Amino acid sequence: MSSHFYKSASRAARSLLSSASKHRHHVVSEGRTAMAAATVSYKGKLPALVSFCDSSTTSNKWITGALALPAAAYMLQDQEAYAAQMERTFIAIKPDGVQRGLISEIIHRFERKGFKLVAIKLVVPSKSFAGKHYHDLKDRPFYNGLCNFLSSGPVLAMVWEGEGVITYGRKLIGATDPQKSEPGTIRGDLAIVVGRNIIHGSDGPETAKNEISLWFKPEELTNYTSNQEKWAYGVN
Ligand code: DAT
Ligand code: MG
Repeated sequence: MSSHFYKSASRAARSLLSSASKHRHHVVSEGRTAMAAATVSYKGKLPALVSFCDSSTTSNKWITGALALPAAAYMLQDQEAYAAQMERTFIAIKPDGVQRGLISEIIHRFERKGFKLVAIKLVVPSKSFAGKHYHDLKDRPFYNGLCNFLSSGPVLAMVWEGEGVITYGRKLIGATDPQKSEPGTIRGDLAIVVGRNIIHGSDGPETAKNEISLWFKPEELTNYTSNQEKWAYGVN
């Protein structure tokens, strides 16, 4: 199943439910009751369902009438699959950012963008753990000092989720050297030198996957539907 389908389907379900927001609890609980049956009855019929999603007539109105509620329930259940497919990135506020009292400032920037926090903890990493985190830099002259620094105090480790969060997270963070970071970025606004650039962010999908599993156990990663998602995402 393509991620495009999941995204379209999930968006459609969210849109459908938000249009019924007056009766939201009723709809959702009814939807949940119908879920198992809906899953069974729609399993094996996905190609037919996909054909409703003709991109040439893309519209949130493609599901109508009696099909609507079970389809929405089916798609809501699939939000778990959707959530599993949603991009995640590892973000850490380094000891300098924590000590300078910048935790709330930094979290605020990711939150107000619309990204979703799915894991967070304050840890003092050991030097060898820091070495694992920065393993790709082990040949650089600053590697030892960098690992000493990362393990020198509390680090706020987080996982953020959202469409494009890896790339856009890096944009929010700004260039590695704060002297070159644009104003408006975290490093541009809040840091001065490369050795104290306050924040780490994964630089690609593979790094994100590896860093998330280095810093977090699977059970520390939450899966939930954020209340704001139906407003942060949508197609017209
Ligand atoms: P980024 O943190 O933007 O992904 P990176 O992965 O190249 O940058 O380097 C990791 C960290 O190492 C960086 O945040 C700060 C430190 N660092 C990078 N280049 C450095 C340099 N030339 N001198 C000192 N520290 C440096
Ligand atoms: Mg990096």
